[in-house]
Parts: sequence; C-alpha cells; structure tokens
Amino acid sequence: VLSLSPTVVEAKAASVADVAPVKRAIADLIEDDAEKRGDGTSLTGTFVRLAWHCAGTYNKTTGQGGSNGARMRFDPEASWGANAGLDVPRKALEDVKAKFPEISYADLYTLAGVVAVEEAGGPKIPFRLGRTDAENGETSPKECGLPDADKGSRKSTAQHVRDVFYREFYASRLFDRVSLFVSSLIYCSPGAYFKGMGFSDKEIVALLGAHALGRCHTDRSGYWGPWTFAENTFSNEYFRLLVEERWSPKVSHNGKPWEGPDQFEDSTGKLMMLPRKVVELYAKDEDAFFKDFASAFSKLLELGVDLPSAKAWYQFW
Ligand code: ZEM
Repeated sequence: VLSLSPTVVEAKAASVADVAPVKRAIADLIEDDAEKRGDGTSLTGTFVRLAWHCAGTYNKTTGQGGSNGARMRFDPEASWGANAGLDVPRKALEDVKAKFPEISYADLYTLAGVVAVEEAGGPKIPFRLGRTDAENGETSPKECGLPDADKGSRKSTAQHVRDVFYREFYASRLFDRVSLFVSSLIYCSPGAYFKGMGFSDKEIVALLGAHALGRCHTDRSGYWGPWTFAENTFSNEYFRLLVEERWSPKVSHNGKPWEGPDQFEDSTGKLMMLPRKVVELYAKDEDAFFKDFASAFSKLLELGVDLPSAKAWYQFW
C-alpha cells in the first residue's frame, strides 16, 4: 500500500482525467481495426499479450526486465520467438503515439492491454503512468524469460516441457480450441516462474484467465484458434470450459517432463490441485475473477517499475 502525499494524490487524480483521451484513442484503434478485418478477430487479445510480454520479462532476483523501458522495440527482445507477432500491435500503436507523443512507449504498451481488457467488458484495471523508455542497447535480460523465467535448470526443463507438450498436442486428436488453455494452466501453475515474481497460485490462475481473450496464430506460436467462443469478450469462460471439459494432459512426472506416450490424467494430481480449486471458484464466480484479475494484472504491469519514488508517473498529465 502506498502512502501518497496530498500533492501526489492530486496529481494522480489529474492524470486519470488526462489519460482518458489516450484510452479513447486506443479503444478507437481496436474498433476501427476490427471493422477493417471483418472476420471476428481483433487487436484485443494481442494488446493484452503485448502488455503481458512487456511485463513478464521481470526477474525478481536480478531486478531486470519488466514493462519499464519498453525494450521490446529493440533486439534482442524484438526477435525473441516468444514475441513473434507482437510487432503487429506495436505498429498499430504508432498512430496513438503520434497523437500523444508525451506518453512513453512503456506506458502506452501496458495501457493498451488495460484498455483492451476494459473495452472487452472486463474489470477496470488500476493503472499508473510513469514508465520510461530505454534507449536501444540498454540492458535487456540476456535470454528470453518468457514464460519460464526461474533459475538454473529452467531453460532445459521448462522449455523441454513446452516442446514435449506442444509436440504431443500436435500429434494428439485432442488438440482443438480448448486444449491450449489447459496447456497454459498446467505449464504455468507448477513453475517457479510467476512465483518468482511474487504471485500466489490464485493470482497466477487469475492471470491465465486472460486467455478468455484472443487466439493463437499459426505464424506466431504455431497454434491455431481461440480458447473461448467469444474471443473479444472478457469473461470467465476460460474457467468454465476448463471445468466442464475436465481435460488434463500429462506433461510432467515428479517434476520432470513426461516422456511417455500421450496421456491424460485426472486433475487431482499435485500439479493441478491448488489451481484447480481456484479454477472452480472463478468458473462459478465471475465477479471474483474480475476483481482478482484486475489486481493481479495491475501488479504484473508494475513489476520492476519504481512508480511512487519516480514521481514521473504524473509528469505529463
Ligand atoms: Zn498467453 N498465450 N500464455 N497469457 N496469451 C498465447 C496468447 C495469449 C501462454 C501461452 O502458451 C500462450 C499469459 C500466460 C501464458 C494472452 C494472455 C496471457 C499464445 C498464442 C500462447 C502459445 C500466441 C499466438 O499464437 O498469437 C503460456 C504458456 C502462459 C503461461 C505462462 C498471461 C499471464 C496473460 C495475460 C495476463 C492473450 C490475451 C493471448 C492472445 C493473443 C492474441 O493475439 O490474441
């Protein structure tokens, strides 16, 4: 909890009013682009993924990464495989940046995710301005920490889990629109990744509910299709489908990647136990999901950003 001096509180109130036109411009961009596409897809999910991949580089141990800096504009982050396709939302946001040059790219990219959630009917996300932009060549995390950013063995183990999992799913007849969201939950929940950033199991599950929005693209992740049947609407459908389908592909065993043949296990396994309770809660209680998502997403977007002391968060507004 922040203790803000009265002047800072006033300045914050002013910033909320002044950021409204930027939010409007982002919302208009989503709408106009959706009209142009005319195929039911939109920038909504892609903006949320952009915000998440900006923030998700944060490493608590080194203090590196995070949405501050907007380093995804430059290599190496621009060409990380995990960021494939995120040049699309970055380019789209250039129009907004041109209209409001005062806002940093780092604030703009994260704000776009916030606006996308809100415009899709999701909760209001607490959002503060004040991120600054890094120069090209300033430190980026050395290797891509998305989404397996914990210590030591992570590259081999987590990446391998992912590879194994993806391969199995390609081979599997169960690969369809609902399977990938199961993969995300299983892949993420046991990992030290989000925990290392200070997220609880509940917050992790709430964050993954963002997969109500958007879709997978064959030219980005290699997958195809949305997780839900209404990809531009923020809802608890991700959780409802997860509970109703009761699918649980086995991807690991005793902390190691599962190397056996394709198989599925009941969700009472260790990996799924804790999150499963939360999934059921969110599947039943959309308000609880909205509330928890708003605070977890807000927290995510501020990782590594020193807002209160920077004071810069209201300088332009
Ligand atoms: Zn996602 N996500 N995600 N995610 N994600 C994709 C797309 C989107 C994982 C994942 O496998 C993938 C979080 C965490 C994790 C969104 C939001 C958030 C895609 C498809 C994949 C493969 C990319 C493509 O092909 O375009 C995994 C493994 C995660 C665990 C760590 C968190 C946290 C999110 C937000 C809070 C969103 C909105 C999309 C849809 C993107 C779009 O373009 O529509």
